[in-house]
Amino acid sequence: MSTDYRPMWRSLGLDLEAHDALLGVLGPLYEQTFTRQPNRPAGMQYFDFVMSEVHGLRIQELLDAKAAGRKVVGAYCTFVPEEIVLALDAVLVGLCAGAEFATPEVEKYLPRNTCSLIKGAFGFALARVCPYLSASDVVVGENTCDGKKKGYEIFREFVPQLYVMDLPQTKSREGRALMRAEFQRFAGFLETLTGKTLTADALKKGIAVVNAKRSVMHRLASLRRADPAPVSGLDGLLMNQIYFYDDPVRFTSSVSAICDELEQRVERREGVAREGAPRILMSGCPMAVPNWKLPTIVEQAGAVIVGEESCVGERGTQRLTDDTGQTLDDLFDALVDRYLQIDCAIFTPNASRVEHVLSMAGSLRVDGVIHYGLQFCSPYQIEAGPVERRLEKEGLPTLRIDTDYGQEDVGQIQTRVEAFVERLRG
Ligand code: BJ8
Repeated sequence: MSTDYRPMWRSLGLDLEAHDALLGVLGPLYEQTFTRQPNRPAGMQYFDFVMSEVHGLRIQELLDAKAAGRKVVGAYCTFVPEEIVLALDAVLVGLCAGAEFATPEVEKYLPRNTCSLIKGAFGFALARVCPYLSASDVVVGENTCDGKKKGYEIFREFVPQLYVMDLPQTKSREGRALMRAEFQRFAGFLETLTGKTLTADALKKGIAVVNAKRSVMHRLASLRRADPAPVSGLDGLLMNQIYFYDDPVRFTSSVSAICDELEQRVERREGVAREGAPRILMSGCPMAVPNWKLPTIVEQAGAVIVGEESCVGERGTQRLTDDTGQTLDDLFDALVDRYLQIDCAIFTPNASRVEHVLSMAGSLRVDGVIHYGLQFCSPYQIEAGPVERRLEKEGLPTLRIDTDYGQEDVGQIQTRVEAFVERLRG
């Protein structure tokens, strides 16, 4: 960062010392994880720039938007409909929680056996190191897993305004009705927050912007089918992570530009790994910035990750919303049709998830799947068993890794991943 953002961070109430400590770890970690990868596409420079300014320029943009009268909405879950936020001229930012921070302080509020993602969210808030949280006019929580649901009851104390969206646990008619009612309640809340009225035209525009962003991610996913892989799994994950922060229109055009470059690479059979390198699909819990531990280990072991069945990945970006409806009612129906198909493990049953993993594995021509579960995440850790059994039955070698954000188990995971990659090499 070339500009001195300290006055801005101070104005946001950040603890500058703790924030310096966080950036002091993040900068070198990013450098060693991403910028030293061999044969990176030139288009990744844009994403390097975004990450270098993730607490700088992007925050300044959010503050400029606020000064112009727009509201900033922070969210932790892929169920929060960005289309409605945009339709009310507000900005949605994903809140990351991909690292643990201030853990002793966090454990005064949460039991030790809480997943790292929830602990991360608490840590960033308690330590006052997240400018996105400080810049948000409202933070949207959601009743998904028990940890989040109960955690938000406490988290409410740490943010100026918390709005909790209820979500169904089944994809039944009643579940659909609940989601529809909750999306409407959310729209009403945002109308009050922004002082604007939701119209069908504005919602259609919001849907178009988000559809364009998801479409370009579909294009990226289809380019990752090529062998040799034109882009690394780490960079694929990075783009999926930045999806949540960047201005949506600028993000779409930046991913589109890198897709043009990847298309040429595919034509020239140029890749980041040699042709025939074991191809892996990651499946499971979301990996938020800066959670790059497992993908780094996998790619250092000589495999290439070609897709993510995750909310920071294709679970979050699959399917577009039908924008042909003419009324708000039609468009709300279309939104619910789309969001209800997200196969998060909080749903019971959740049979479509394993079908999605299988279809991704087929279309991306993967050799194996790594199921990633965060310790103490009951929904995904419990679902891991049936998913693994089904994939193995279909002839897809599967490795289950349960871990947290700590570094203590890196050696052990390396050994298991290397053995798995050897198995894939046959
Ligand atoms: S739609 S996956 S983003 S809820 S890892 S906090 S589930 S105990 S993150 Fe999620 Fe929305 Fe579902 Fe996606 Fe709980 Fe598990 Fe922790 Fe998790």
